[in-house]
Amino acid sequence: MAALAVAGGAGGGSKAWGQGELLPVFKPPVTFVSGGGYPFGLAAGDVTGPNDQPDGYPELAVVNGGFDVNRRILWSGMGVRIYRNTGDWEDPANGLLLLQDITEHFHDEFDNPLTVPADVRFAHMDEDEYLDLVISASSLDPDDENSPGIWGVFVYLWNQPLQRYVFKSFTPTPLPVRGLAVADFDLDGLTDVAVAPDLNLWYVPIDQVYVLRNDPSDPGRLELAAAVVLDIDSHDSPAGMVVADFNRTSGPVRPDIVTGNLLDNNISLLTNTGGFGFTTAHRNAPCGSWHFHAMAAGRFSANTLRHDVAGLIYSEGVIQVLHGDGRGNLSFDCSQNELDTYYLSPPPLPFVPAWDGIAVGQLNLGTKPDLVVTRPSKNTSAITFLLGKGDGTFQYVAGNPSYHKALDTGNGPDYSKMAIPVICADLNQDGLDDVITANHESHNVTVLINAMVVIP
Ligand SMILES: [Ca+2]
Ligand SMILES: [Ca+2]
Ligand SMILES: [Ca+2]
Ligand SMILES: [Ca+2]
Repeated sequence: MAALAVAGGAGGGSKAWGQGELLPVFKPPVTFVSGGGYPFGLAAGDVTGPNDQPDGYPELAVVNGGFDVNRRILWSGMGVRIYRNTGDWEDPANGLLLLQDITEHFHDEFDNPLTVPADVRFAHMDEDEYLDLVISASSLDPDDENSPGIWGVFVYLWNQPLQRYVFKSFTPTPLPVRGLAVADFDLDGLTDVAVAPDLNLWYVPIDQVYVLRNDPSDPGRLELAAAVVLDIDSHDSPAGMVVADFNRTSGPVRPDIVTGNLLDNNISLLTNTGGFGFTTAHRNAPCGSWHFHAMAAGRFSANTLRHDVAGLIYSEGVIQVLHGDGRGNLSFDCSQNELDTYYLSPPPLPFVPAWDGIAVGQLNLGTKPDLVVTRPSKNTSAITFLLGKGDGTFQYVAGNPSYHKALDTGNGPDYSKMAIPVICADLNQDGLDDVITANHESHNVTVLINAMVVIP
């Protein structure tokens, strides 16, 4: 049984405010240039190490979309940067090195955009032991002739002799896509892909999610297996999308999909019936607002296989937690609003209504998942964390600065302007998740190394 103590950080770590979950503390933030414009997507996965084998230290990928999602303006600098994790995080500035910049297919030799890469995941797409890359790609209005003309899903396979990613396949989708999840939907042992249409088009009612099958005869090549219609009578616009097994009480994992429908006040649950078939059901917000634009899934109650969902409403600064019952239902308790609704304000920094992000991680050891949210700001953005209590609820005190952490030291030029996506990954393999954000308007990535100290 390990005990926790905390290194440094005034006010952190104690059971302050009469609550039981230990507050994480972090080393000073360090930023890395993203290698392109307007980063949005982020992912972590252990691809390689100094002996050219996976070494336990996860690499990072950041997608530079070249597209300002808040102002809806197309710029340039499209591409995907992959950083090698050195494992040396004593000084966090030494933790990441450039591994590869992928720009082919994303802009031409004159830097004219061909597509808008949107999000990224590491996944095993072929049958070797090395993690590959899946990238969703978007565009502006498909009917606009000035818009990049290619959208869909790219797959790059890790080539071990070359020590780099090599293009494998591009699969077009009917509409530009952003939301991205990877899972083996048909249980054939090969990772498949689900994508959701991009809200760059959100003035158009979009009510589909696309599922792409990984071809067993040529792993890494995808084909459109399903265009799941969410609800033909409504103006759904899937924004957040998460994949988890929502009707699992035992037996094999059969991944389902949940979308947050930004224009509608509801979510859609796509239950996997096998063979790329899905049944769709909707859950309208029983009270308040469910206009979720970003979501995260996790087992927020300990010792259960049930998956829950946390949805984020950027215009309101609110997180709402929907509780899975393991039978495909997600419930929300209106009568005990304070348990399922978390008001992020008042923040320590000015609240800027803008795209922001949410992730699940383990910030203070143990088995109780925590939540991290980005707080975009025009210069120094921040993260806010909610500490899982293991019963489906979270410990959070909006006015306590210990629940918030600035993403830069405020000294420019390493500002963390408009941080949007966030992921949790244990970059230094100390058993505690670290936090990584992509900062949309300063074109860089911030790493916060978790500095809680475990005393054996
Ligand atoms: Ca590694
Ligand atoms: Ca591979
Ligand atoms: Ca599969
Ligand atoms: Ca760590």
